[in-house]
Amino acid sequence: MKVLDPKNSFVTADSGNTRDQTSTVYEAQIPRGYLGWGNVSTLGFSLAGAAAAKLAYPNRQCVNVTGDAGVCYMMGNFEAIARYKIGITTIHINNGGYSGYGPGFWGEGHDPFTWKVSDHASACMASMARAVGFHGEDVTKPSEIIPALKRAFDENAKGRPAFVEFISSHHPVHGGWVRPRRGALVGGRPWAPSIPLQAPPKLLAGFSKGRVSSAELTDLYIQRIERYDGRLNAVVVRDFERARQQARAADQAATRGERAALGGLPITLKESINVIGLETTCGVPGVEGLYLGA
Ligand SMILES: Cc1ncc(C[n+]2csc(CCOP(=O)(O)OP(=O)(O)O)c2C)c(N)n1
Ligand SMILES: [Mg+2]
Repeated sequence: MKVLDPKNSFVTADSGNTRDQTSTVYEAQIPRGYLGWGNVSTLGFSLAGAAAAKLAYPNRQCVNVTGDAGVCYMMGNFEAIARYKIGITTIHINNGGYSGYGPGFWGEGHDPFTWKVSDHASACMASMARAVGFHGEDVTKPSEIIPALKRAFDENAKGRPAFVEFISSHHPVHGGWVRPRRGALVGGRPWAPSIPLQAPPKLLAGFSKGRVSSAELTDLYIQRIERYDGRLNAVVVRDFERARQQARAADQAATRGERAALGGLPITLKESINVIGLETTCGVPGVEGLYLGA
């Protein structure tokens, strides 16, 4: 986005994480500047999409963003793109697998779930593209991203297609994790980054600066627990209603100027710690019915 002129470009992405990542961060500013795909599309089509856009709009910078599976689906067509001198850039996000498929990095489950492909050292797709006439580069350093894209676009201007392979983290970054700019107004409030993942001192500072309330923070944590804990099984006893009540009480106390040092900070406790109203089993099978004060 820092290299492309969004007023004179066409961008599309393939199915998979490349779609989720691109569609959530690329800001289309002109009609037909971005071709989105909804949820599922036929892998490999982004190459044809970019080629068609280049034929329709020869002066635009046309880019397709694709993944490891996507590249394999489009591989047979690279030679024709080079032969016809269609100056487009294919960005290959090499995350070493098909995210969302097969048994993988994060264990059993389905989201996000990865199936490995050959290591880049033995299967360099940029070399494959070079072999059929593309300008091809593989990039491992973040500082090389922009220079590599600039070189690719310069080649495109001369009618030569380019293939830039970015060797990236195995863990896909999902759209939901992409955040607004710091200070951007969200729901009428200036937004601060990644509130639920910050360390307690920052969270507490967030209370005092009015960036987030204890009730909001508690809801964020509860949402994350509900979303991820099915697989993790880390929060074995849930006491959400009381947590919400206590968070609201902490916020109300704060409006009276009474926020205790850690007041309002949501925490989890080990189940082995006695809590009024909750059973304590220490995870030992057969230990039941132990309640504080009972
Ligand atoms: C022709 C076709 N086959 C299968 C699929 C199902 N599918 C969607 S995404 C995906 C894996 C994508 O992996 P990759 O290209 O490496 O992208 P990543 O999600 O890893 O970024 C598959 C197999 C599809 N959309 N189209
Ligand atoms: Mg992949």
